[in-house]
Amino acid sequence: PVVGKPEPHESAAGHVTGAALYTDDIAISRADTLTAWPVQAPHAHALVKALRTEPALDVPGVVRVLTAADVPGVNDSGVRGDEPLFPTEVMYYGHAVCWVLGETQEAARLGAEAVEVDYQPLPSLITVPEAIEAGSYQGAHRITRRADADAALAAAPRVFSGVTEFSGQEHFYLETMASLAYYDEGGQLYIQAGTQHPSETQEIVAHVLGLSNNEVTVQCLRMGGGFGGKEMQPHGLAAIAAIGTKLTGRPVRLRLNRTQDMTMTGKRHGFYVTWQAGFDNDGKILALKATLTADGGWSLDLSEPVLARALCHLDNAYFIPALEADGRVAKTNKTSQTAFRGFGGPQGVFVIEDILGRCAPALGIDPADLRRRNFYTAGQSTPYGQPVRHPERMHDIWSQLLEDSGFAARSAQIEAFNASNPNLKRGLAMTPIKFGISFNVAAFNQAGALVLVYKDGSVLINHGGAEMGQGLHTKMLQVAATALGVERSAVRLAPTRTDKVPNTSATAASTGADLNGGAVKNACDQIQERMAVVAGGMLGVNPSDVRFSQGRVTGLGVFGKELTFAEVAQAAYMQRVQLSASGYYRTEGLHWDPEAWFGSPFKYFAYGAAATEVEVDGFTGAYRTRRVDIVHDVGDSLSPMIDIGQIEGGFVQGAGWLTLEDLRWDTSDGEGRGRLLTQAAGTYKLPSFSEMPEEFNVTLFDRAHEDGVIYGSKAVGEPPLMLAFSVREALRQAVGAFGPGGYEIELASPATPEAVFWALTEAKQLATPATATSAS
Ligand code: MTE
Ligand code: LUZ
Ligand code: MOS
Repeated sequence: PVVGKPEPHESAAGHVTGAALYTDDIAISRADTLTAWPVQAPHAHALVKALRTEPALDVPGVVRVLTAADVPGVNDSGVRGDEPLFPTEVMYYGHAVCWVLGETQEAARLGAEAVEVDYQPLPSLITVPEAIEAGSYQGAHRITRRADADAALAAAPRVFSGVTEFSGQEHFYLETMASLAYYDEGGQLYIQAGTQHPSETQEIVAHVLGLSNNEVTVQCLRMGGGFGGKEMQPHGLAAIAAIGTKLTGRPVRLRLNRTQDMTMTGKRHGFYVTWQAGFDNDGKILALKATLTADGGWSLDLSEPVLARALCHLDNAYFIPALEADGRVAKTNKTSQTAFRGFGGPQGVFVIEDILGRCAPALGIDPADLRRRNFYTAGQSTPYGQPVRHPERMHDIWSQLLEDSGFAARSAQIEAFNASNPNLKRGLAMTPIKFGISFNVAAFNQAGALVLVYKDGSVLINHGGAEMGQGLHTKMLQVAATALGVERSAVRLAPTRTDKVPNTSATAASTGADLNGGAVKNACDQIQERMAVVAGGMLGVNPSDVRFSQGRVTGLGVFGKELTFAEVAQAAYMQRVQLSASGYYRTEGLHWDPEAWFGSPFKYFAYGAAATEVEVDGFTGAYRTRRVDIVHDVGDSLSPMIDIGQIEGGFVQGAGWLTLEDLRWDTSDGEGRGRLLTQAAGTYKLPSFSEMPEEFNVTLFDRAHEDGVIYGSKAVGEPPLMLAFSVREALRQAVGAFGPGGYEIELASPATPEAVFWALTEAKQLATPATATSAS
């Protein structure tokens, strides 16, 4: 079968040669296309008192200025109705108040500069502590509870408490937000957009334009990365392009430049967390109490489900017998924070990994051992009531990783190295991940597909998922070839479009292959069942005895007679047997009561673990990642090369969030208050080749068939990002080695070289007797 074979990405050659087109490539090749450019407000919070657009119209090449008066339908692009597309109240620094259409990009840009806006500045809230102080929240307040956490804390022999604060992350997809709108040959409003959720883009565009969904078609050919950033936020931008097309009759392209993208679109949520954790003397967690406040930014967007996933991942791989966690979304004057790989999961996992990493030295237990002692075991369930099936997988992965990474021997070597090197310290840390797979909104766990077999036996598939580099299309081609029993080369895939497969969910929650794979297979199975009847007649066997494999069709017990898939397709056509089918899939067995905060929201858990070794320079805080070993569970891999790429990429993106990428906003009371200070790659440090692990070993966990999922596979897109906690914990351990040991080691996030420097300076001070410190 084609499934399970290592295949390159279906567009790999196009990616490296530049032949693979992205939205703006398509846009600039169209004649007569106008370009849209935003007028961005220079205030974190302000009222728009007056808007004078006439000066823009005097700029040569400016065609129109789009304002609220031009909206044919509803002036709102948020699924929660809290995102006016043309606002009268500026909610964050950089908020677009209107858009200019120009014959060229330059004309549109100059036009935007000419628009005159009068603002009345208002007080703003930038940081989460400011929002907490002001009681500025949005959306539901969630509480998750198991047993009596207060009583368990009171009875616990060891109790720790602290504050854990971490920042968000810019998606930095290589392709910024882009859309193109025009009327197609039939007069249909057509939009090509970089969107993870074409159906929702279609719905929002229709809503804003006052159209019904069948009057708008959205296509997503591919994205140069989405990472969750294109799950919700492309909609309003597509609507701007669509209004432009509606008013001018001409194609309109909208592509944000990097700084516009960074200052206008949402990011990963930063959190502010206070906690208390109780342990017994063997390091078993007895209780956890925590208050999590997510920095939602100016509107709700996906903040509620993100917070929900954070609360459902506070346990990570650990059994916590008593838990009480409060979750809220702060409303601040910043971009509206949104989905980002892991969707709140990383934020929940951050809290427990930070607690374990900090408390281990004080408990006098090796951190890796402390983690293993708390793993789920058979028969246990999560705090929200989901039984943890196959907890032994986590234990097996851990054992294999201990072995593969040579953990014990290297730990001893590192101890010796650290003892003899006063100014260089190494750390080796292992962290696990358990990540729930399914959308935590049950309804979204469905998908559709459309499979066409032509008379010559060639196959064209459509499915509802969007390609953003993750290799979904590659996997779907493999699934279709395997399900139909044809060669991989006989199958082609057509772009994702709302007029082929309707009412799709976002390609998100790592479920793209599970859901769309189920739908593609369902369509293929229907067609194959009908073709088996035809072939059975030709071969003289029962349909159930017909076998399809790699383009050949044979009958059980029939010798010397073999048909090609094409011959059967041709015969089916002549016998008037339908050769196309729409497929459908929904995940069974999910239930979730958001009021009681109880149920089984996930189809299964994905597991993995990583061991990371770092070396820290005591003079500067600079560090290198010497080696990373990963064992990760993808079930029976659909496409091993793709999966290994996802694991490597996810890990590196997580390491970027935790150790390099430092979002800064202006929190001063000056003119620039609320302005994003890190607006481009020059000030926002992304992982690059020089930060790659010097040795990077990724192993797919073997014998991992997952029942009830497409060909026994498991989702891979998000979970590996959280393996990067091993980098942060290794840094913490190396920092700790500069001190006397036995103390909680706090490490700011992101653990940039600067943050590491301050942490190790503090550790060194702990090692110096107090009198010496005060004397110096
Ligand atoms: N990989 C690449 N190359 N580019 C991306 O944008 N997005 C990630 C992950 N891997 C992403 C990626 C996110 S956030 C998700 S939810 C999944 O891919 C979505 O795709 P899947 O469900 O098909 O795995
Ligand atoms: N839930 C989830 C969601 O777990 N992941 C997602 O990406 C998502 N998106 C929208 C709504 N719920
Ligand atoms: Mo991924 S954050 O679910 O798009």
